[in-house]
Amino acid sequence: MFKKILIANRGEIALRIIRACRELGVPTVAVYSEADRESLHVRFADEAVCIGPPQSNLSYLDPRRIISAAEVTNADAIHPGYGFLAENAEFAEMCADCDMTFIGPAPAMIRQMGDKAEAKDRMRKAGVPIVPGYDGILSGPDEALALAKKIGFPVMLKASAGGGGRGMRLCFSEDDLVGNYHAAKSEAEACFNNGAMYLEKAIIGPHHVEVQLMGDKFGNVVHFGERDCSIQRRHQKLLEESPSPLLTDDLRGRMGQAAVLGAQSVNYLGAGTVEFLVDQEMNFYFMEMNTRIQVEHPVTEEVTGIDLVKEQIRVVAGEKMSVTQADVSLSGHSIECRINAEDPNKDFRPGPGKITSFHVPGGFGVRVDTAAYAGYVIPPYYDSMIAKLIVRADTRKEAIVKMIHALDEFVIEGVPTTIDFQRRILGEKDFVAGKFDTSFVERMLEADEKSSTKSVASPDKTTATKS
Ligand code: MV4
Repeated sequence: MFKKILIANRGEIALRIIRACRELGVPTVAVYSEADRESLHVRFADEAVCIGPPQSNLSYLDPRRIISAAEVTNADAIHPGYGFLAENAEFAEMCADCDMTFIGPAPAMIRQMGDKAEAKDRMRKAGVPIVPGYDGILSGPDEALALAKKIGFPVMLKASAGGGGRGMRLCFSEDDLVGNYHAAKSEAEACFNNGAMYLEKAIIGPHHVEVQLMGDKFGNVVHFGERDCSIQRRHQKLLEESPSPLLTDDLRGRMGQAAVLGAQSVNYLGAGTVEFLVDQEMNFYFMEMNTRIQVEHPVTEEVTGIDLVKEQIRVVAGEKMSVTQADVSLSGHSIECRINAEDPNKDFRPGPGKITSFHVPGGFGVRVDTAAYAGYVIPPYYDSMIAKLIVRADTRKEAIVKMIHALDEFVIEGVPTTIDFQRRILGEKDFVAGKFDTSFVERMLEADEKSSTKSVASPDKTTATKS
């Protein structure tokens, strides 16, 4: 096991990792920016090092500052959490060069999976189903047009360096295609310094279902079931659940097997997630592989009873996975709401500032992962997540009811929050019936806009629901 782990992150995930390290008996080092002096991760860790000014690129995103902090504190491993440097292959490489273990897969793996076309090539070779029509990187608009005509519209144009929806364009006809090609390519060149584009059939009304898995250094890969992440707005997830209400046991088994096959074929190490789209006919297609522990990992922990962060640290340290596939079974249902300091009535605009009052819900089957407290000031420099509220119950219906009551118990004053909006989602008939896809939230907001422009709208609402 590691002698000392530096946590290259902040907020709730830094606390989550510190707790796992405590249980493993490993001392921890926190790093913090000048904006985070009062943050809990600084107090929770055994040691803390200030790494720079508030701006991320001068602190949490600067590999040299992080590695220097690890060197001066004699840490032998770095846990990146999610976001920041978690999927930065150069950072993972620098860690290796400095004899520091990066808690994640090898740099080459991060790089391969970060290149979405290369990831697709690899998965296709391994026998994992991918979206029809994909035929490698496009040489130019002429090839794009020819391929689109061959596979039939609608098609999706994607930047290979993209992901999370950036550099992506939906095209319904030939007229759409060439303009979109140039626009998406320029966007990709500007954002990622990489204009490589590919094309595939567009899946309309899909579910976003992702399979959690873990690989160790002995060639074992185990999956931990799936999460349904279809409830999102502009690629920001608002609510996640496990298991997915869409899947049958048979489909779950086949998707799990496909994910394991893909991960085994690349000798995957550590925690990873294979994202799939599931279409209306219940076909599933590989989309992307995330090479980190994800924000929504707790719902998987709740239904499997397995501490994924502890297991992730163990396997990267060279220990054998503590469970085999036969040991993993899903029990009950778990839902997570990401409570953000955002105003749903103002286009989800972030509202950082001081939390003047803070009371967390509790009780049987209720878990709150947060680094916030009454009096804490949410800085404007980072993401606006205040807390993850996670519930677990025997059935989906009971989990929904428990989440409704937990949201009602949650008191956060001083900043806007998404709580009321999430409360509304849980009351929607189609959500309760499990009838939703990735456009669910968008449709809810469109319906709001219609009703607020038709009737005597509150002035607040009409100005807020723009675009
Ligand atoms: C798609 C798609 C439909 N067809 N690809 C968005 C983020 C990136 N991971 C992939 N994404 C999509 N790719 C094809 N061929 C629809 C989406 C998509 C989406 C996917 C997951 C969750 C939410 C989404 C919202 C809009 C579009």
